[in-house]
Amino acid sequence: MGKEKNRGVKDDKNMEIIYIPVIKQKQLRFRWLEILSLFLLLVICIWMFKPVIVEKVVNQWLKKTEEKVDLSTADTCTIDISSRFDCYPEKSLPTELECNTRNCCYDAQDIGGAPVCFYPTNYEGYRVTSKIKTSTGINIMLNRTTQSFRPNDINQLIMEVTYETPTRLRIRITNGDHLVKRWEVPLDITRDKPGSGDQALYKVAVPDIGSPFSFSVNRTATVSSDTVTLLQTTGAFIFADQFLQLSYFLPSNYIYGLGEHRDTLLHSMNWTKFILWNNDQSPKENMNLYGDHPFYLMIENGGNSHGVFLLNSNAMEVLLQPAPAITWRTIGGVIDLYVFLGPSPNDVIQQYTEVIGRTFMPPYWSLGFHVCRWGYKTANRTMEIVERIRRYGIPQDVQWNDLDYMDHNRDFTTGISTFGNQTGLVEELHRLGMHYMMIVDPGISNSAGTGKYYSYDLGVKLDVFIKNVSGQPLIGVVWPGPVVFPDFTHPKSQDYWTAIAADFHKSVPFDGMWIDMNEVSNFVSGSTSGCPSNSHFEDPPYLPSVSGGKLFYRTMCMTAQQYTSIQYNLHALYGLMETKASHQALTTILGKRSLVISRSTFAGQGHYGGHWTGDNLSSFYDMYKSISAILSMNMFGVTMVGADICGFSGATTEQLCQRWHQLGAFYTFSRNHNSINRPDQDPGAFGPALAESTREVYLIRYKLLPYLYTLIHKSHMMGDTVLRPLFFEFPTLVDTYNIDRQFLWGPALLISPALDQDQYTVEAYIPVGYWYDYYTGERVIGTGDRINFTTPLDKINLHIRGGYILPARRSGLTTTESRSYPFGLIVALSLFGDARGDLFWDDGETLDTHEKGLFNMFTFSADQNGVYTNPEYIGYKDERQYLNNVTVFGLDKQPYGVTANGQPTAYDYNKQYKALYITDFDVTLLEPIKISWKFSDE
Ligand code: MIG
Repeated sequence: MGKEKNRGVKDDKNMEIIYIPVIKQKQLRFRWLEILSLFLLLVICIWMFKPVIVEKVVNQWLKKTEEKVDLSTADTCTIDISSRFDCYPEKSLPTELECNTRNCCYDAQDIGGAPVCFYPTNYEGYRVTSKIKTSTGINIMLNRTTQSFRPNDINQLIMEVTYETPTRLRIRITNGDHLVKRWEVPLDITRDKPGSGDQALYKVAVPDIGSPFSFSVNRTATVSSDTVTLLQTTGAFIFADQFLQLSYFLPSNYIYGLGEHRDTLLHSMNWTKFILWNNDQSPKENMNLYGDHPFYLMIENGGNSHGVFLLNSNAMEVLLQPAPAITWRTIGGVIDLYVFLGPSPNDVIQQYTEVIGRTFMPPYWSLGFHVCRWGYKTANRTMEIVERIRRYGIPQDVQWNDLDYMDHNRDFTTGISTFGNQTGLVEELHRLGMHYMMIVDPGISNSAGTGKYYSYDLGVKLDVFIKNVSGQPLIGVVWPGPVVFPDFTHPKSQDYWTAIAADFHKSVPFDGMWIDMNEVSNFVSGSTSGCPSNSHFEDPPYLPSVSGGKLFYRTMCMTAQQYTSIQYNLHALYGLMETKASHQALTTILGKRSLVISRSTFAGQGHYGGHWTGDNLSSFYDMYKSISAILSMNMFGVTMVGADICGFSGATTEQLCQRWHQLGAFYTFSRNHNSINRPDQDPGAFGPALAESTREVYLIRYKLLPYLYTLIHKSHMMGDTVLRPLFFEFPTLVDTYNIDRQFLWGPALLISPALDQDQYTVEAYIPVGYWYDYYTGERVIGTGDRINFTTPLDKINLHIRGGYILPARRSGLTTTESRSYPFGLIVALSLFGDARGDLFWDDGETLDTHEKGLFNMFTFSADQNGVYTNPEYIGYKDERQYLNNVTVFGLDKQPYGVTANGQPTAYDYNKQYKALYITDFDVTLLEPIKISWKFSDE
């Protein structure tokens, strides 16, 4: 109540100021008696409401003096260096005078990354003017009380707090006047209806009406832990038309995500800056790369995790500082913040992908080995490579072509005179049970001549190309020369893209699409005729430090017009929208599942396709860095991801390439790809030693594909990550937080590669518990220490976690072949002598098998006495699904008389490693199976 009265005083005062001149004029007409009676009335009123008015006046006066006192003391500038928020981000060393014009504090001493010009503690922007509880949250109105130093402050804001689910909170701040609809990223994923906030794991705090604006989000206390403040805003909250800034304190230093960037997996809080602005840039530190994922995952002290997603597509910078604190600074759109309460890291990703979309279900073949290069030149040469890989017995499922196949580098054409018989190539691959993918760039050549190029002619007819500021098609330059770009927000763009892909598919029956250059990359910045000058979109009042120093650097003009908005807002979404259109086109054309691999991505990519990490270098360092990249992408919900095995640019070496195949065999998307004019680096190119170890490691991958496929299905249904950092499984073990040289497949397979030149020992972190060497079954007792493993050139360290059962299947040269073989199980017993696992199985290519019930789900369990399988759900019987071998690791005593469903079966027990190998039985998985044994003392 008291606060609302204060607000009344303030409003009255404003009215006074505004109306004084008017009253003065009118006073002239009043006679003195009227003035006197009014005066008396006023005195009576004051007398009657004395206490209230006196209180108001006193309060007002107190508040004023308080403010005065604050502003005049230096205390408001006495701020710990780590908590200084940059008041002059466009300059690293502004002068004191420049700083003073912004009413900020200045401290010129060199303080290693901290700003010299920073906000005082009482810097004021907005005040809360109203707060209304709704059935699903709170609506808060904000009013700006002081001008920011940015043009076009938005003076009235609305903040909508929505309790979406008990673990998901949404805070959306936008202009309160509704006069202009600000740009907002469309999210087309259907989600639960917002709830009431009952049982929510969070609480939001906003100050009372009349107070300066801030907010905090807290994890509510539980029996075992106190309240944790996940974010507490501070610094200056600014919401100007082209400058939105939100700073807040964080509860810990353990932050991941914020892609796409090259960095350590765990980011440093030491004044780190990330730029998010999709850019054709080979992975390098401190650069904005191909994709945009404004999401982070944070582990709080104590091991709980939460995530934050800022749904915004404009050019953005994100700053981390040691307070610890974060600043989001974006130059358009709105603040649309989602907070996910976890509390486990995996829970956070499940909650995040519920908003942006869960993993698409890839075809089974796409989990095989892919081989590609730029510069095969001909179909014959492409086939020669396939043949030499096969001669070595190395499994391969997919062969690719780069630009080489095209006629004049034009999409959806074959350069028959240069490349040869592409159709024949694809037919031959299909005959071998393999699949084919080829590159497609977004730029459509506009210079073939009318009637000569369907992709261009149809686009013109449907009017789907992006326009420049004056409404003409915007012309860029890419591989085919001058090009126009399809507008994937255009209502006819899907029909267009499907039609041109389908037309090409009639002659070249491809199985998936590789979409490159979709940042969009442009060899001329802006367009062939430049970009408009004097545009606040081309040249915004504040520019995040994007590479090239211009938003349109090597891409389209920001004023380029798409159907739903301008490039300034849509730029970061191009790759995602092209992926969606390509995914949909393939679904229509093939009527079954396919694979789209895109270079540019935005939040939600994983729902339609995968990603490769772009133009890496053939170096040990780049190989090592690929681990952080693929793990981060899995946190962004992009499950199908890999780096170019052996490296793209530069010449690889045999040792690097051998090691990289060993690592790359554990990428979800596993592809060897090479740049043009570089020596061959396919696994058939180096002779027997590399070929043999590559064969070995891919036989392992192929054997474990049923396990990988089941993990991907979990990602599809529930949003679990597939490639996992160790801390996902051990979130309370602080030693795991910065591990980026090892990773896991799901919960149960630990991959510890050799990543350095001439490295023959890997010092691997082994988390607490029982782990078993994949090759021998030797038990490693994890204590959370590092253990040295001898790692000769032909080996990668793999460990299976005790307590898990991995479904497997004998490898063939292709997954098509593997699918005709029986299944096996690898059982790794826990400390307690038991284990569990499951298998999702379907035909690997039909659309929506889960949704249609056309799948099988099996569960497995084991104890000291046996292994048991159970068909939980059977909806797919068109394939022979038999079990014919089981391996049990960690069986301490010698077993006897092994039977499968009561029938004696062959077995072998390795006493040294305590591993039991049961073979030569053959029983259907569609019925429960019981495998058991006895011990001699029974
Ligand atoms: O400007 O298509 O990242 O994988 O081989 C280079 C040729 C264009 C960049 C891709 C790379 C591909 C290459 N492309």
